[in-house]
Amino acid sequence: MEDQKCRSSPTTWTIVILSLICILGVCPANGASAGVDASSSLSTYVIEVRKPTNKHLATKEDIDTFYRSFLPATTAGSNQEQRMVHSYRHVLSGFAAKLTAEEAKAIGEKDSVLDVRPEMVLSLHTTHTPDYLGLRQGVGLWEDSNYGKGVIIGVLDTGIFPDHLSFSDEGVPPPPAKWKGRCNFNRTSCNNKLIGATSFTGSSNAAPYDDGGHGTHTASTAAGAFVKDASVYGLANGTAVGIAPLAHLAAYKVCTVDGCSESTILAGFDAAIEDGVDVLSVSLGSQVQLELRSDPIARGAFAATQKGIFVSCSAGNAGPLSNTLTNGAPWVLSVGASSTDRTIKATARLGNGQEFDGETLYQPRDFEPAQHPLAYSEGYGFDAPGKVNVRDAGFGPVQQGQQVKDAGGVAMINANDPDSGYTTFADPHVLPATQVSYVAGTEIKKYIKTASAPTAAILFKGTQFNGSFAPAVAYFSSRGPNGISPGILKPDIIGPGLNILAGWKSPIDNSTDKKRAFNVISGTSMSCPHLSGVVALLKSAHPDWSPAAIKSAILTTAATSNAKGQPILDEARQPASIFATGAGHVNISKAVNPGLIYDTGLIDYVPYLCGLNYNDGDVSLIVGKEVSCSSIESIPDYQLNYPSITLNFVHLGSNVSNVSVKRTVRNDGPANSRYKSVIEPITGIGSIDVSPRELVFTKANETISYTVNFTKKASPQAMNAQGAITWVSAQYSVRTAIAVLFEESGGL
Ligand SMILES: *[C@@H]1O[C@H](CO)[C@@H](O)[C@H](O)[C@H]1NC(C)=O
Ligand SMILES: *[C@@H]1O[C@H](CO)[C@@H](O)[C@H](O)[C@H]1NC(C)=O
Ligand SMILES: *[C@@H]1O[C@H](CO)[C@@H](O)[C@H](O)[C@H]1NC(C)=O
Ligand SMILES: *[C@@H]1O[C@H](CO)[C@@H](O)[C@H](O)[C@H]1NC(C)=O
Ligand SMILES: *[C@@H]1O[C@H](CO)[C@@H](O)[C@H](O)[C@H]1NC(C)=O
Ligand SMILES: *[C@@H]1O[C@H](CO)[C@@H](O)[C@H](O)[C@H]1NC(C)=O
Ligand SMILES: *[C@@H]1O[C@H](CO)[C@@H](O)[C@H](O)[C@H]1NC(C)=O
Ligand SMILES: *[C@@H]1O[C@H](CO)[C@@H](O)[C@H](O)[C@H]1NC(C)=O
Ligand SMILES: CC(=O)N[C@H]1CO[C@H](CO)[C@@H](O)[C@@H]1O
Repeated sequence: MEDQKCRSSPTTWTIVILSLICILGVCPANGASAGVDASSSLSTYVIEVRKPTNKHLATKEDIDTFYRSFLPATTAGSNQEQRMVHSYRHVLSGFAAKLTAEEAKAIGEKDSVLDVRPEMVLSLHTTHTPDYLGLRQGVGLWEDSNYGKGVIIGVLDTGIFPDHLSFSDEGVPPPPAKWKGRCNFNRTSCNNKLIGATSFTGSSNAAPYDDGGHGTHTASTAAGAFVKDASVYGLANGTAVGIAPLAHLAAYKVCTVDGCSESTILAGFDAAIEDGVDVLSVSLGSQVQLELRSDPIARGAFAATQKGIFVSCSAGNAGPLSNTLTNGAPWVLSVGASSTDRTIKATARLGNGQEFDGETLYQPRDFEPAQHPLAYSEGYGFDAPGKVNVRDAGFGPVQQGQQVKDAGGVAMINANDPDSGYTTFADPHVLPATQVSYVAGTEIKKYIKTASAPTAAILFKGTQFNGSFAPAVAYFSSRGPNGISPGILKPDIIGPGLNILAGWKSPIDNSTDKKRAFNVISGTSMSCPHLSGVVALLKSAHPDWSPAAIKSAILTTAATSNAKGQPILDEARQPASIFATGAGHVNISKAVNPGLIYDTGLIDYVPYLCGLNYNDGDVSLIVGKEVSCSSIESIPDYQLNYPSITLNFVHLGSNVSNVSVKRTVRNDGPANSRYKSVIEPITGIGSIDVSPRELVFTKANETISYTVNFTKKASPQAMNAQGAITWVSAQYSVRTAIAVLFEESGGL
């Protein structure tokens, strides 16, 4: 049942490689069997129960006693304590326990038991990025939002390395009075920056030391302090800092390098809600789309959102195929990954003078840029000693380099496959190497075939800025359409997730200073905490905004073009589909002052869930109270007051040609504001009629509804299409992205 690729290993090199692989999402969920206790036939089950209406469960002890009453009588006393794994108070009504299959079946037959399921296992899906996102010391949003001061970001991850300089609390005030969290490191390790640290993966008092490094990386990305002279191998050097440098952090260890089990994820959400966090950063998920009812992240996030907590999630690393998105609930922010304008460049120069830029994190200064014989070594065992070896990039590029090195090779050129296109990783190689695009690899192989004595040199060019195609969607970033709710556009947004430098639990180079260990890794795991930091800044600037209002501000102000002013491109350097970018790339300076806001109350999710055709029992479990869908007016999912619009004709049915969509906006700008609608035409849609065409506000916070009627052409001549309706005033431009799916797209 063990996934070799994701096992821990004693060497530093391998941990780096393994984490990268895990982040890139090839650790399959191990399913129910992963909860099996090695020493017996006990597995961990999640049990959901109906709370008694005639009895008031006032204290945690009352609740625990009530839950324990469901456990088999044979497990009385201390044995029973060992069976109970987690007892939940906020996230759902129920508990997790170690049971045999027979015991689980018996519990399932009891009155008041709503669900018994074996738990599943989910997987883990910066010096420069704040600058790239337009954050500069002393000016703009960082000043306006006090650098996130007073906001608490909870991070559900692999734990944290508390002594890292990124978690220094210089200038960070004490936590707000509402904070109830614990710190299971000793006194010297927690401070005003890291205010909470708990583990749910082992004994309840264990210190949540980082397993692997992922948790230190995500936490320092969201809210790391300023650390001067951060670098790895002297590259990507500069001042490392998180997006919200004065925000507080609380680490909830719910994953190990082996994965993140359902019962611990739920326990992490439960504790974070109890403790009083403001934002939750969740860089983990399932490998397949889960129904909302059985998705622990969707369930935990719903309970959190109900308490006003914003939940930011990674969209998954299963791209570039469509239909690969995870964490697609409408109450979370689903974040895809894009490149930044920084590359860690190494150029392959061929004997014929052709040059191809690639990337590597290991750039030894003493390597001469001389020409060496060049060979294409397809597969294992064909590496040529004394040569530059071209290898097809696969999982574990660093291990491939080790093989080339072991065979006596001089250097390696790692050539991308067609799916990875132009997305290249800056990896910590063990020999001179560069990873090049698919197009470059094809040219290099062509040269090897045709030249009589092919040669190549590797030229190290260090850290370079102003990468001209940034932001571009990274190949691994998961794509919509959204399988669980076809009328909601996912991902919501893209943010930096490729070759991100942030804190690590131990040095990956030969440095001995653990407190300033950094690593460069990639994944939607990295883009999610960037957005968590952005949310903390917005929350600090607008303490009264709801989670839905914050999401609206981020989506309606997103950028749709790259630094060159072209539409945002994907890994193939083609204009990216809206099912890859969502609303676009986050633009923080605009999000802080969006003009109009699409808000969604919790009350709106009940008609939405009923409209998804969940039965009463499932809707009741998700929202945590009894719901009868027949007694309320349900809505189709595209009518939820979401800050983007999705018309999924595959789901609506081929005989549907007219769709009328209603939205309501709130005036967040000056009392007297007048907005005109500007429509971007959409391929395959014949007419788009907006009513009213102007929104005239005379009061602050005034709400106005509008409808848009779409008529599909008889023959749309496209699989999917995109456009927008933008409300434009003298001061603002509020863009609502529109995604249309005409046909199921099987592939890219
Ligand atoms: C407290 O934590 C620090 C840093 O991790 C460690 O050096 C120290 O030994 C710990 N002290 C105790 C009493 O555990
Ligand atoms: C990074 O290091 C290079 C080479 O040592 C140096 O030229 C450059 O100025 C450094 N950049 C920063 C931002 O410190
Ligand atoms: C680290 O040190 C070892 C032993 O001195 C050496 O073989 C290795 O090349 C060094 N690695 C780096 C990245 O400098
Ligand atoms: C964000 O918006 C501001 C203000 O309109 C603009 O100047 C800036 O270029 C935008 N940044 C990005 C990355 O699109
Ligand atoms: C479209 O067809 C489905 C069956 O395919 C039918 O149930 C539905 O009523 C039809 N809708 C319209 C508007 O004709
Ligand atoms: C759809 O809308 C078009 C134009 O608005 C109208 O001519 C047509 O009658 C409508 N069809 C239906 C079935 O409502
Ligand atoms: C949109 O369609 C609805 C019914 O489908 C209709 O009542 C309304 O008048 C239409 N609005 C516009 C602007 O066409
Ligand atoms: C608008 O609403 C916010 C919070 O919902 C409130 O703080 C503010 O005072 C309101 N403004 C007006 C003019 O009503
Ligand atoms: C032309 C341009 O965009 N130059 C930028 C390149 O990157 C550096 C470092 O981020 C900026 O300072 C320049 O303005």
